[in-house]
Amino acid sequence: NLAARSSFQDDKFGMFIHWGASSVLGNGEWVMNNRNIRVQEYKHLIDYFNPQNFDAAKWVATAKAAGMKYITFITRHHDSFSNWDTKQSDWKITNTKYGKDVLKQLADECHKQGIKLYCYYSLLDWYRSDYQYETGKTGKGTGRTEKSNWESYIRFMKAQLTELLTNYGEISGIWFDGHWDQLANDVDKTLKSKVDWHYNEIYELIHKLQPQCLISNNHHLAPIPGEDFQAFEKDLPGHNTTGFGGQSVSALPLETCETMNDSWGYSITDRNFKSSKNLIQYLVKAACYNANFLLNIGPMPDGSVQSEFTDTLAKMGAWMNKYGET
Ligand code: FUL
Repeated sequence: NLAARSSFQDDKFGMFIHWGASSVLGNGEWVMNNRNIRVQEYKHLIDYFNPQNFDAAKWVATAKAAGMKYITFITRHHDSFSNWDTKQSDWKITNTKYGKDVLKQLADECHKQGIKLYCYYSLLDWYRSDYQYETGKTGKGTGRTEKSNWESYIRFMKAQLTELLTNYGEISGIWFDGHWDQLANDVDKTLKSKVDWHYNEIYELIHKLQPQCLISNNHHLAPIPGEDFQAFEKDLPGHNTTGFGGQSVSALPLETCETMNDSWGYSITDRNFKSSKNLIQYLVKAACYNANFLLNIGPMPDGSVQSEFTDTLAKMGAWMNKYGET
């Protein structure tokens, strides 16, 4: 997949989309953990997430008009909510009142409008009982009571990834996140060395199902064999202003991601919007490091995108039209 890697490197600008049941609470995608909401309570969000105004064509058009070449969509974040009609779990978009598969609509639209689609996929999980670790410093957890079962969890992930790579046409990449969960675990500091994510098998499965599909992992470490590009979070490659960076810069294609305000998932109170000037400068700086810029939006629970984001993206698009290479 050298050709796919090099085409990724040329793409330069992508849209990250954090969105799911957590958006309903308007308090970012970490709300379940930050507020210690137990699974028994959190699962009621399935009754409230009803994105009547979700319009895949609009999302894709917004990204394209901004000069972006790909979309990286949250298929399943740390709260385990699946944004597609997975057969592996009931905790999914098709069991909401909305009832439709948003990933399907988005994938069809991306293919139609000629923009690449990457799937963000969380390794860590706050919801499932078979997942064996607890994130967070309080030690309270989220109320999972049944016994963990690591083999079952790995099986679940493989089955979900198989669905993503079988039922939605061409997927340009899988973007893993949450590898560092065990680092936050205060209960047993030795867990770090014990966690086995079965990357060999998982990466092999992905490349077998779709050979052109790139793999990246936001583990904040040097790349692991099988990975195709190196992800940086909220920092330029080699920099570490946020505590998420500092890992050595590899020879793989690079990408750095950043938010438009201070939040990934929708936050009703976050008004700290970055200006288009600031974001254009960041795009250029990232390009100087030969890194792509993955810029995030957190759509609202109804599926629409707030005007502060779309206005800024339109301004970035105007700049890209003038100065960006096509
Ligand atoms: C982090 C996650 O914990 C955040 O919620 C977000 O998805 C960001 C891109 O990666 O590691």
